[in-house]
Amino acid sequence: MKRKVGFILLVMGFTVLSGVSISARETHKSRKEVMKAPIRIIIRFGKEIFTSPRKSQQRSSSRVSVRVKPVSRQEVHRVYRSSSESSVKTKTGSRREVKIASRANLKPTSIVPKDSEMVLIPEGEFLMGSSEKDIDEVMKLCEESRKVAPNIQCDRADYKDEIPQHKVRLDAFYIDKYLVTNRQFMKFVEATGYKTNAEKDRIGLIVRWAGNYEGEIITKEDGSVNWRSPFGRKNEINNLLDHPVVQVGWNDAVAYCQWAGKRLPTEAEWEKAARGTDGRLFPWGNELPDADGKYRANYGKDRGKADGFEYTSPVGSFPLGASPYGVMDMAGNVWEWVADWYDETYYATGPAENPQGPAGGKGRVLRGGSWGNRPESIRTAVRLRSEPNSGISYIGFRCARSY
Ligand SMILES: [Ca+2]
Ligand SMILES: [Ca+2]
Repeated sequence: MKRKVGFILLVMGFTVLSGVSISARETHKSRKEVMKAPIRIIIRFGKEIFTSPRKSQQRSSSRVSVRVKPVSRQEVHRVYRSSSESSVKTKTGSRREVKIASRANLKPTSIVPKDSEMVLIPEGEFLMGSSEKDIDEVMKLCEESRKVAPNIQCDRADYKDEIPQHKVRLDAFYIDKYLVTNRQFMKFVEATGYKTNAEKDRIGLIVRWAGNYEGEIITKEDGSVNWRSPFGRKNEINNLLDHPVVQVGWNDAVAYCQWAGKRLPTEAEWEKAARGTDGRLFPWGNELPDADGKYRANYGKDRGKADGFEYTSPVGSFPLGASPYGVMDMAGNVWEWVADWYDETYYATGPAENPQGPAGGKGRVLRGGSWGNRPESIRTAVRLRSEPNSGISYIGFRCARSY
């Protein structure tokens, strides 16, 4: 007998959702054996969207190649259950967030750490989102990517949440010039005793390269993977102090920013800080990230290695990739949590002044792409949805502050 199971390990940037058939025979393993065996899944780094487990059964099977090593029915159910719990969490998100913050003794401080330089983004209008012409360009870039990674599918529908391009006016605000680093996050943890989602759940996901723009997700449920061991090696944090913190969920990012006397940027603030006012494709302009053989971002070309960094890179390593305001790593390195709930139709209905995002939703927004992504997925207009709880080795954040 075959059981059809949908489970979700998290998010995106890749597809992590899968409808998987598992035969009953594979469930005949001792619990001990099963607990030892990691779930292994192959994902494609792209502009893939997080959906609920039920939806994933309907739509993801043609989009993902999945390899599952011994998994019991119990284990799948457990993963399924924990993901449903996360969805419940998103519904009551703001109340829980406050609880989490107060539990960890997070009194906001007015002292901004000296090493977290901020940039002032002036008041005014900018072009947010993509035009149909931009999406034509995206399809061309996608076809280029397909030449080295034939499994990629190029579909305009994947980008419809960027449309329509529209004018948005924002008040002035400050945004961190750099992603929040492990060094900074360590100070926060030392000061507050804060524990991240991954530490509390003892579940962490590592992504390793498996092909061009393709990664393998390995799930560790023994507490060995969290922000201190983002790629699952012991004591590795000491070599990564200037790299962006990863393995953090949305709540963890909110808690850090609150402690630092800041907040997460809104989706609109993030996009303006990344592309300026003229609707360009990337922070530096419209050229590809490797134009003239000079690299402007840490992304996924040649299994990540082309730009010199297979996985994360120290923040600010790509000065040529600075945004018009001098903000660094807005394209690539790690996806960044922003404050807003995700709503794919928000651009057609949201306000033209200081949009704060919809009042609720099924996930929070991630922006900017990561070390695993293709050129078209590190554009500044790309919007990704993820469960708030979904830390992984390619998601981090930076903070903002009102002027
Ligand atoms: Ca890279
Ligand atoms: Ca980034």
